[in-house]
This record gives sequence, structure tokens and C-alpha cells, in this order.
Amino acid sequence: MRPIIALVLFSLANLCFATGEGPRAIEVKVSVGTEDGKMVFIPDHLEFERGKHYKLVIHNPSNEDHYFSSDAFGTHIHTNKVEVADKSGKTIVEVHGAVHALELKPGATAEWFFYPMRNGENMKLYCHKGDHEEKGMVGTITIFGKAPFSK
Ligand SMILES: [Cu+2]
Repeated sequence: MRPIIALVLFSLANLCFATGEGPRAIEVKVSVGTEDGKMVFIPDHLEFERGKHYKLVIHNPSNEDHYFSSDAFGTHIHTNKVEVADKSGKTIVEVHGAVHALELKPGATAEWFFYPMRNGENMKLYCHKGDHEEKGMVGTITIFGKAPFSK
């Protein structure tokens, strides 16, 4: 019995690696806008700790386009990839390389896989669509903690 369990666990671990998100990505969800059209990010403050691997799930539940933009955030992380899925949830696009803004169409979801690299406190998050920022579509992102291999 034991070898079979070990084999199953081993296969599961391989599956995790095969998806490219690693076994320990911490999932964090954020909404850009709301179903009833409010100009907000929910939550409007995000925190990430160095030494951990994150999967930030950005969803637009509203009826209009919204951005998830943060120039500083983009320079404080290492982006592994951004995945975009179709309506069935199947990944149709993978974006690799540095990213600092995403525009999400109504109903869209994107998954941003990254490692926090440098500390930053209350880095500005905003939506630069039309006058959304002035209407309240702003937030902050903090990266804290020590580098993984420092004492
Ligand atoms: Cu917006």
C-alpha cells in the first residue's frame, strides 16, 4: 500500500510543477470594479511577502474595461508569467516578461504568477481608464519581509 501512496503523491507533485505555478503559490484574489459599477479595487490594499511565490487572480466583474496598473509594483517583482483563460477556464494566453499593467475586459480573469523581489511600501495601484482614478479606483501594494537567503 505504501509504495502506491508514495507514487500518487509523487505524481501530484509533478502535476503541480508541470502547471508551471510551483507547489506553493499563494493565491490572492482582487476585483477590478464591481458588478454594480463601483470604481474600486477589492481589496484596495494588497500585501506580499518576500520568499514566497504568488498567484494573483485579477477579475473584472463589471460591465466596463478596467486596468490593474502599478508601475512600482512591476519593478519590485519578478514576473514568472501572466495567464489568461477563456470563458471555460482554459488557458489561452501566457505572457512572459516584465509586466506593470493589465487591462481587463468585462468578465475577464487573469492570473499573475510572480515572486516579490524588493520591499516597497504602499506602492500606487490605479486604473488609468478614463476618469476612473479620480472616481476612486486607486489602491496600494506593499512588499515586505527579508530576502529568502538573508539572515
Ligand atoms: Cu477602471
